[in-house]
Amino acid sequence: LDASAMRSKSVYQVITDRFARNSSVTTTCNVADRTYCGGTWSAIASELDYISGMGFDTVWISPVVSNIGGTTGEGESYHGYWTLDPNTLNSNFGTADELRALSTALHNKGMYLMVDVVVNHVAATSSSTFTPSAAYGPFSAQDDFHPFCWITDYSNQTMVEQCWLGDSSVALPDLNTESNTVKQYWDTWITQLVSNYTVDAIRIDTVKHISQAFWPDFVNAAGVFNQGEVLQGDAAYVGPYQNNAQVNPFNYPVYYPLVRAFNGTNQNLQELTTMVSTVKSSFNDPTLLGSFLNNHDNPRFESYVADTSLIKNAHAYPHVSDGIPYVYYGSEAGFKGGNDPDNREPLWTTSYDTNSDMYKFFASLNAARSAAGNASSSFYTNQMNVSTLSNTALLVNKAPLISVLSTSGSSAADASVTVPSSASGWASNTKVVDAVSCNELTTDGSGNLAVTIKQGLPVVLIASSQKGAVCANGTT
Ligand code: ABC
Ligand code: CA
Repeated sequence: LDASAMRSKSVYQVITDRFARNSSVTTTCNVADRTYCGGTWSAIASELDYISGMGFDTVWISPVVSNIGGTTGEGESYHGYWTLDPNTLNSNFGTADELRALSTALHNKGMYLMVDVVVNHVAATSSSTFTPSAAYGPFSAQDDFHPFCWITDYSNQTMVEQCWLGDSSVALPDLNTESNTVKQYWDTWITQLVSNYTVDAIRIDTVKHISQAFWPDFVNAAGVFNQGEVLQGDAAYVGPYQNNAQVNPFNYPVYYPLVRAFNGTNQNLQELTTMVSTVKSSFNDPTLLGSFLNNHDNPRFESYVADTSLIKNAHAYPHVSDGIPYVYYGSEAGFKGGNDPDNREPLWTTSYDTNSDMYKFFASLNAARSAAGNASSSFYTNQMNVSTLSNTALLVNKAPLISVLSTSGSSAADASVTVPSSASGWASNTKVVDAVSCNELTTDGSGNLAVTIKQGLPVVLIASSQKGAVCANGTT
């Protein structure tokens, strides 16, 4: 997938070890133990209908390379981020043929594979006993690493790039990515990984821990779309990774204000609307950022908020706004784990229920987004406008998809707001459908639309003439 193809995709993120396992494995998976629970690539391949049933077409899997074995003060390497040898695969997740089979199974269903890649570091159980060796595959020389020091000051960018992540339980020896040997190795490695497993896109770990100069060659060697993790809330800090380094960051700058906007009823929406403007001026192309509410590094939104309407509004935002939407597995199942490791629950305990309210909600959001993309060729590339319609209602105008998100919560009384024709572009007497309720509404003689927000639910609107599969089975 290249950038223009990726724009129309919708990504479902799994932790390979936790999404699906062979049914013959029955051991209990306790998240607090931080151990391998048995998830595999083949088991993912057998649950693709569950994912596509919600309208997702791309699956982001955990890093695939072999990791340090055994246990540590922070458990086992079940998440896949503790690289040992990037030349071999993590046998806990399966064989090379099984990874290829997952790729093929996805492609046979018109779906895509996104693989997580870690190039900043390897892992070791202690910083003092770490010695480069053949066990680390290509990285067996002292010169392949930056000398040991912990990152202790995130405002010191040299330290962020050259010192080590991790702690006394698990050190993450920092690769000398300024060395030509290391850089050449990684450029060749990513070309081969993409080719060997027919990978469609990559998620890049720890982007801000490597100098910007490293990235353009690497992403070109990958030759497919990349979404990179620059874990920072400041748009001025994150912007240059897209503008100069050719990485498409996840939208952490919007993530924090998004959580705060829906983190309770009647929260102030100003911080979010201001950040949307800041993002527009900080990034060359905000429509290529990765939009998310949950992921494996942060407490699930559902760990902060129980109100089902606030949860739906917060989840709607990434789907109805600029950027590529990402949903973290378990959001459809009502998981509410907090900090790592609690946010990495096994999904098999849910029996892959396709009838839950949230499962259907994500299906509606994906259908609405696809319908808008099918109706207008510029839907994905045009930048949205975000404003407030009242103290509790946010207008996300990404025509032809027009959404009204609410912070009033499920016990609120009905509230009326007006979507002006000047924002929606709708003519007089235009019929529009709300993808969430499947109610049909009609604009007035001037094209303005009166919207009643009920139970604080989000309203996701598209003209009925453009609705495609939206509410195909619903009632209007
Ligand atoms: C393990 C344990 C955890 C324990 C932790 C110390 O050690 O499991 O319980 O708390 C992998 C595993 C983790 C594991 C780590 C370390 O390895 O998944 O379970 O944690 O062994 C990526 C991945 C992540 C992965 C790694 C390592 C990197 O997504 O899953 O973790 O390969 C930093 C990095 C970021 C990294 C993240 C975990 O740590 O930059 O790449 N994620 C500030 C810093 C950030 C920092 C963040 C968290 O704190 O600026 O750089 O991320 O430590 C905003 C600010 C931000 C600020 C946040 C907190 O607040 O704008 O700057 O972030 O307002
Ligand atoms: Ca580094």
